[in-house]
Formats: sequence, C-alpha cells, structure tokens
Amino acid sequence: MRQTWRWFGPKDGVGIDDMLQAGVEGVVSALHYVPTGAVWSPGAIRARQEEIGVRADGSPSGLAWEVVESLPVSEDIKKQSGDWRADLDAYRESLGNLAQAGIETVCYNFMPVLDWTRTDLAWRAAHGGTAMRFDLIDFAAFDIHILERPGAAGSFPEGVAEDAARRFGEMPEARRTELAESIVFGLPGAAERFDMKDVQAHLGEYAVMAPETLRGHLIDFLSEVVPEAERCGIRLCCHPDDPPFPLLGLPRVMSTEADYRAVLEAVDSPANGVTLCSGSLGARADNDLPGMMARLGDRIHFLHLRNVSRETEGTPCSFHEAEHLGGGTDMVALVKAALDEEARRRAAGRSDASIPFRPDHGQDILDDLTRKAQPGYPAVGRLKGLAELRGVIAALSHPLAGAA
Ligand code: DNO
Repeated sequence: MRQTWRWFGPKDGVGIDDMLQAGVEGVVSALHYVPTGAVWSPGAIRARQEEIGVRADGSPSGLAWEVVESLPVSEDIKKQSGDWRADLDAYRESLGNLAQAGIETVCYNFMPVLDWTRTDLAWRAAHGGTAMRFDLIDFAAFDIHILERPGAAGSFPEGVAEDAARRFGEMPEARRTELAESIVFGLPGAAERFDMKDVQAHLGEYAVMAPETLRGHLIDFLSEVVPEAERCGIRLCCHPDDPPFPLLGLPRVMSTEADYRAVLEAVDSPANGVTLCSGSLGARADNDLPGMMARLGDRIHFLHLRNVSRETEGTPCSFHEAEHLGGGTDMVALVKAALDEEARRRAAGRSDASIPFRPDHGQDILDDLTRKAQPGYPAVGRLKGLAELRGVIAALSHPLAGAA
C-alpha cells in the first residue's frame, strides 16, 4: 500500500518537509486555484510537480505528485446545463495533460453544489484535542432557519425539526454565523466558493432533479471522459458523498455499494474506478467497508482511510471523526481486504498492484491546536493516523501474521 499525503499547495501550513519526516512516499494534490471548467495546462501541472519536488532549502525532496484530488466536475456537467460540452472538452484535455506529466490516478466527486459537509470544524473531543463533527440537529437548524429552504422541515426524520427550532432559538448569533460558515465555505478542497445567495440559487435549480437523473448525468459524464482516460492511461476514481445521504434536498448518488455498482457496470472499464473513503461511507451503518473492498476491489484505485463514530441511529445521523483505528469501521479488516486485493493484482501482473492510500483527515492534537492548518488536515493528527495504519499494514504483512 502506497503511503500518500494530501497537500493543498504552497499555502498549506503542513509542507513538503513535514511530509518527509512523516515518512510519506507520494503526494496527493490539485490545482485548487484553477477555476472549475478551465483546462489544467502543462505549465501549471509542471509548476506543481516542481513545488513538490523540493524541500524548503531547495534540495530535492524525492517526492512526486502521484494522485490528483480532485479534478473537479462543473455544476454545468452535473446539471447538463449551459456549455457543459465545452467543460467536457476541457476535462478531457486536462486528463491528457496530466497523463503527459506522468500522473495516472485522478479522483473526482459528483456531489451537487456542496462538497463535504460538517457543522463543527473544531469540536472538543474528550481527550482535549478537537475533531470535526456533523450534528444533524445543527444541520437542520441551518437548513430550516438560516437558509430557510422551502420544505426543509419536512425533509428530516420525525422530531428533528422540533429539536432544531429549540436549538436555533437558544443559539447565540456568533454560533449561527459560525455554523453557516462551516457548512457553506469552511472546508478545503471544494471546487467552488459559494456564498449563501449562490447556494440558494443552485438549490432551486436542483430542487426538481430526481436522483435517477443525476445518476444518468454521472454515467453520461463517464461515457464521455472514460474513453480518453483509457487512451492516455488514467485511472479515474469517484469519491463518495460525504456524508452519504441527501442534504438540502439535493440528489446524492454515490453513497452506497449499490450506487457504485450501478455506475461501474454502466461504464464497464478499469479506467472507471472508485475512491474508497471509509470515513465518508462509514457514516452509514449499512455500508460494509471491508466487504466493499473485497467486492469492488479490482476497480478501487485510491483509498481514504479514516473512521467516524456515529452518535445516533439510522440514516441520516450525527457523527464525529474518530481516531483512525477507532469508530465504526473495522480498520484492521479493511486493511486486510486491501492487502488481499493487492496480492490478487500482483498475481495477475497488474502494474497498479500497490494501491495509494492516504491517512484521511486527523483530529487536532498537540501542536495542531496552534498551527492552524487546513480544517481536517493537521500535521500531527494525520501523522498519528498514518503511523497507526502503517503499524497495521506491517503487522498484517509479517510472516508471523499467517501463523497467528
Ligand atoms: C475531504 C475530502 C473531499 C474530497 C473530494 C474528492 O476531506 O475527502 O473534499 O477531496 O470530495 O473529490
């Protein structure tokens, strides 16, 4: 398993030198500053490769840009509106340019309007550090009372709207602002920076879109770009919805194993693959992560390993980001399933036998609490996750493991 680490570029508070000390083998990055729908030019790609290739003192880092996360898909492609065909051309051109630069793995997602969503970016955990959290009541308070989305109250499980009204009534103004900011523009890596008015306008456009329509648009997108990915040797891998249930009345179509299966079968090519994110998918009790790794394994091109603790029953639910080996997903079983998949690939002579993974997110602990890195992407919390995962991999790969 290839040990990678996400880097947001030169502005990231956790740099290349930090990664080297963490023992990272490869880098996951994206050109976040390029507007969605524009081409990633060979020059811009080369510049990022060069940034990754050097330490702060100018000496070679020995690290390379191995995975793109994400090459974002425009809202026009998701809605099949406006000049979406021009966006498809740009997407194909970017894939060609990335392949030319030697990058083979490209992650993307198909979540309308919002990328990942949390209500707290720094929720105090029992140990005194902080973690990210999704609180369903807070989210409902935002949806019903801040965004004032028509029909919002009726879209939550019984009792949630009443609890949300009470919560909102007691909520100080500063927390209302913080909540809205956390949801709408608090998180790194999202393709677009929307303000509240943009979000309302986009929601209106999606209000009438059935999930089957969005799924059809995803399949159309893949039918258009996968042939180009095949031609140039790129493995595309779709990141799941985070959290894996509908929000704000928006359709969500990559939340379960059945969702993935439908899309993998519709465009049946190794270039049409999966980013298995155990933290995103793990927020549903009915997602069996080790089983998904075993069953979808030959199409899984990228792994995000992290864990969440679900705080309430059912779907949707409240949850917080746990330690990498804590939470609801059996991480040892998941890593074992990934190692088994790698063994199958080696036996089949596949060149992608080593699957890139990154320790996804991390709790803020120790120096993270003062360093102020990107939310969810602290140095020490991720290093701890990586070290724990590395321990699991080393133990399961040891000859003694078979004898145990
Ligand atoms: C959060 C991330 C997401 C992810 C995109 C992939 O930490 O996993 O922002 O990068 O959804 O397209």
